Amino acid sequence: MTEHPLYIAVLDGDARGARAAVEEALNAGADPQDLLSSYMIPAMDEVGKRFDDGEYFVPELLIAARAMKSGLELLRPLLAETGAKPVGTVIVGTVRGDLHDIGKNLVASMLEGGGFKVIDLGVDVAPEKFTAAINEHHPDILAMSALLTTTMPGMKTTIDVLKQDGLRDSVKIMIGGAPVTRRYATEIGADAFSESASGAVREAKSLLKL
Ligand code: B12
Repeated sequence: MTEHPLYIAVLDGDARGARAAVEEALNAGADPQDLLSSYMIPAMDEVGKRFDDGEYFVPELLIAARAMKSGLELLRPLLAETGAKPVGTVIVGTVRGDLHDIGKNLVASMLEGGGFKVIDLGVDVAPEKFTAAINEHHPDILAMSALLTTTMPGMKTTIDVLKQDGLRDSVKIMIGGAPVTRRYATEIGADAFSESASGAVREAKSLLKL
């Protein structure tokens, strides 16, 4: 796995190389989902590890993220294609004050790959923006991401606003992100938690009893 050009390109932050490796693998008949889960996600996991170990710094993270994005651009439409009719609709977003979107984008892509229609509200999403989107799109699931301990409470605030607006029971809520725990999910009354993007798909399917 770690020898694969796609893994190496993401780890090295080589955007052009990542795109080329995706193209080449697809031309050779590779499965888009497999490229994502076997090479790209493990490479980003390794990037996170190297950052924690003081081996990588913010610039390396940013270029790795850019390489990931450039590979994902080619995969996204193919991942979305796999299911004919969406199995459900999910609104995703990173909570207010938080600009981290790599994990959230992975979750969104994996959900698309799992056959869900995904509406991505982006980063720094205020509770009111989540509620407006729920009113507009009537999703089955709201998936919130937070990477900072200081922004994590935004998940609880969003759930509180949903309750106030009488929307809480109209949608299942799934949360995640590095500092988020199952215990926190239970504490704030979320319906599901996962620490990985592939787990997010499993949880989403289980929430909808699929
Ligand atoms: C990359 C990164 C950045 C990039 C973000 C680029 C981008 N476009 O996202 C930049 C450089 C911009 C950045 C900025 C900052 N960062 Co930063 N960043 C990181 C870093 C190194 C990696 C995060 C990442 O992308 N990991 C890879 C992805 C794949 O993993 P993930 O996000 O955890 O997502 C996975 C799971 O958590 C899960 N998941 C994620 N979301 C969801 C949602 C749902 C619903 C589900 C089910 C699952 C799920 O699935 C994903 C895939 O497996 C982390 C360190 C770390 N190890 O987490 C610090 C980290 C999160 N950052 C940190 C900090 C402090 C900051 C800054 C405040 C730094 C500063 N002083 O300016 C700013 C804040 C900016 C802001 N307002 O948001 C701290 C947070 C500390 C804390 N306890 O709160 C960390 C932990 C670094 C550290 N060790 O100190 N950061």
